Amino acid sequence: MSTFTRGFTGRRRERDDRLPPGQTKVDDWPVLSAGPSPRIDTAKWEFTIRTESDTVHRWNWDEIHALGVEDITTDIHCVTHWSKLGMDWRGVSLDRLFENVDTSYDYVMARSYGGYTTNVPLDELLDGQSWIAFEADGEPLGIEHGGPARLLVPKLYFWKSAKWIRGLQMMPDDQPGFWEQAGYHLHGDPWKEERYW
Ligand SMILES: Nc1nc2c(c(=O)[nH]1)N[C@H]1C(S)=C(S)[C@@H](COP(=O)(O)O)O[C@H]1N2
Ligand SMILES: [Mo]
Repeated sequence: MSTFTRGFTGRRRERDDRLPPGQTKVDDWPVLSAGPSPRIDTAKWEFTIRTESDTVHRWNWDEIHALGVEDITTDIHCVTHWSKLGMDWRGVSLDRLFENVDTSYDYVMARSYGGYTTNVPLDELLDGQSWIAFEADGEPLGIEHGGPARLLVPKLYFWKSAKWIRGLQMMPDDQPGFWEQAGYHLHGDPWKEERYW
């Protein structure tokens, strides 16, 4: 009888080691937006980086693409416990955007069209760790997923990947963004389960 019982309760599928603690794999792609999706025409779209000297670096749609679009395969992890594994993305590395940016500030506030904000340390955006993404899984980003362009910071929980990205503002210290002010963790590493604080 005990072996029979074990057949039902003891059999567990092997856990995918790409899944951080407390996460479950999904095959669909849930939409999580705090408000309505802003509609931004790529002809009017621009991306800016603002530094302490009030210098504003600006790229329009064509200029940012001209920096070089890369293919990225990565997993994403939402704080609400779903993960989507092995997604294919296309975007421009933040390394390219920061090439001629002179700053001594260590923190970034990402700002979106529509008003969303989220904070990230600069050293976690550079060295191939983040992108301005335009495509996912072979399609231009749908408006509900942040199209025409979103920040992609796959090593942190997905709320850090600001949809409808408009620019980055350099900050001297770590200030909370939209969800961080509401109790989400300032940093948000899924491998350390930095969900709330
Ligand atoms: N501008 C903006 N970016 C955002 C959000 C948002 O509400 N507005 N939600 C965040 C959260 S909590 C998550 S989990 C992901 C969801 O992205 P998705 O809808 O493409 O899955 O976007 C993040 N980026
Ligand atoms: Mo989220």
